[in-house]
Amino acid sequence: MELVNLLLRSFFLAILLSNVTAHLSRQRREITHSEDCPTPMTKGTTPNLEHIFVGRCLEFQQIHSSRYNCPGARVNCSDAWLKFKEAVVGQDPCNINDNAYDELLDLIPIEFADDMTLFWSGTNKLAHGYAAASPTTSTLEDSMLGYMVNGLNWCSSEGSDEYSSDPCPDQEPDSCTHTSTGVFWASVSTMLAKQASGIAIVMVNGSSPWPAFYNGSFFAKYELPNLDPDKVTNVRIIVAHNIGGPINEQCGRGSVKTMQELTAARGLAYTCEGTPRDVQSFQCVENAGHAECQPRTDATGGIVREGKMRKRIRTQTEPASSIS
Ligand code: NFD
Repeated sequence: MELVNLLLRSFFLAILLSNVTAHLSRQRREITHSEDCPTPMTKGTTPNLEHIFVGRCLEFQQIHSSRYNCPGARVNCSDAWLKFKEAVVGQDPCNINDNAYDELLDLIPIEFADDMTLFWSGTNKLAHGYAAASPTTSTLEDSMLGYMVNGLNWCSSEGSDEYSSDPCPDQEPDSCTHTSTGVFWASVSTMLAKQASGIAIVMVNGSSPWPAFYNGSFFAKYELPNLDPDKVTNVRIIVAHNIGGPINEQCGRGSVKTMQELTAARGLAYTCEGTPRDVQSFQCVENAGHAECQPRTDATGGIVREGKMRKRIRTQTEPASSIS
């Protein structure tokens, strides 16, 4: 009997040990696997580009489309892929034609409702987080085509009917002026600007050490010059600052003043404001403990209500088309 007990105990101990060892080795494999992950920012054509492009196209049609009145609902995603690929393959990767993506843009145009278009420059994360939280505000990357291509990289190789497998050349002012990606984003940015109507929001970065508005940006080159004064009733410039600053740029000064002047010169009405309450509320989700994110209290210790906050924002807002 003693012997049977001993054997049984040894048996269960062996099972327990083998489970622990298997768990540890699985954990080691997972850690090793994450260390082996390819870096997502490849300089060459994104691996599995076709699958990602077609997959996102189908996903947008099935899942995200209703928010945007079903654009591209009837688009054949394989046709879209061919138009995307044929736009550049075989060509010199530094001299892509300005109109290369026209057929793709005709197939999947960008069309947002009035007051919906949000442009961004230097505020990638904040602008997209803000737009995602607001059902009536959309960025280029929320449009079907922008969604399908955002974050991808691709380039051609002259004479080849496939994408290049080498690192893609960077866009350079003299030697490489028309890259596959540069021409793509220039084309869709232009289309985004041309279709904007009602209030157009522009969110720039007032805390960056770089100018909030600069000549080389896509916003300055392709979006502001293509806004239609007959369709856009107001350009709402938002100079967003990090919670806790620094305040490097603000309305009426520096590069923001230049942007205001260019906007007015194009016959567009505008307002300009530092981080408004709705944007700050969004920033506070990530900075909940910061003093700027605490509820404001009045002299009696009561919480200041939203109405009073709105008044504070209005005093920061400049009248349309004025430059202070
Ligand atoms: P940014 P922005 N070639 O923060 N957008 O005003 C290529 F291909 O300075 C969206 O210039 O603001 N991409 C995207 C480049 C790209 C290059 C471009 C280059 N030579 C424009 N230089 C997008 N979703 O990727 C910079 N970039 C990329 C439209 C780079 O990925 C949007 O409607 C950087 O993160 C937005 O209103 C991104 O451009 C405005 O233009 C933005 O640079 C943002 O262009």
